[in-house]
Amino acid sequence: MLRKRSRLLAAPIAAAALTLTVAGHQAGAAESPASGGAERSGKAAAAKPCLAGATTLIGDLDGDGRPDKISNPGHTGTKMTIQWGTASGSFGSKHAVSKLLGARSGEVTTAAAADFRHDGTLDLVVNIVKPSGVDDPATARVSQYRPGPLKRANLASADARKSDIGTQGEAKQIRIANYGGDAYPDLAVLNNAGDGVWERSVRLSKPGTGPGKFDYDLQQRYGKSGTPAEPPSMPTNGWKHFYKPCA
Ligand SMILES: [Ca+2]
Ligand SMILES: [Ca+2]
Repeated sequence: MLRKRSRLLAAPIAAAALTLTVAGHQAGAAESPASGGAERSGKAAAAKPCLAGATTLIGDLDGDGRPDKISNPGHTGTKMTIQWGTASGSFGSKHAVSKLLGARSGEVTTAAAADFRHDGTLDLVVNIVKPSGVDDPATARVSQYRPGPLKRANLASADARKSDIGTQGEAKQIRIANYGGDAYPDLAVLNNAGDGVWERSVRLSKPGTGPGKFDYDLQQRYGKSGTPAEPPSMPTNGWKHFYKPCA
């Protein structure tokens, strides 16, 4: 619809001149009534992580002593967001973990948050892979266990180490799991192992080390194979085993 024809030149000019006078005073936001800071709530001492709902963990991820809010919709690890805790005890705006990690177009980002070493700091497992689109799975570009504290800007850890999740297939989901019933959160990876095999691939955590490597015996015990049509079941309540509801 390119209609360059109808040009009504005449009228609007006078009207425009009138409205200018109204816009004259741009008085900014001079009278903000918030100077009292009445909403300051009690300070939160670096408390243990707790659950604010099934898919929201409250705990300190960046090590500043203020609890942060980690949301993990659907427990899948693919849509995780972080809101950094503020001095007033509230939370800042939502940051997508995929964005903080610098994921590129076409890549799948999965992450799992917990205190894997049970040492009082929250940690993160991250995996970024661009699916190959063919039977042979691609190797992840990033696959790491990142013990806290993490940098706000990019979730970097001074103690990051490589994970073999990134070389064993294409991770589609990473979930917190509880195998063996100890205090160390484990991982269940929904993994495209190639050639039409989707598996629940497990990594168990040990004291001091965080999530371990692939282990054949543990995989036989806790893992499962499936297909895209019939994927293996995945844990849905991993955090619940390790963290209580926030008071
Ligand atoms: Ca914090
Ligand atoms: Ca930890």
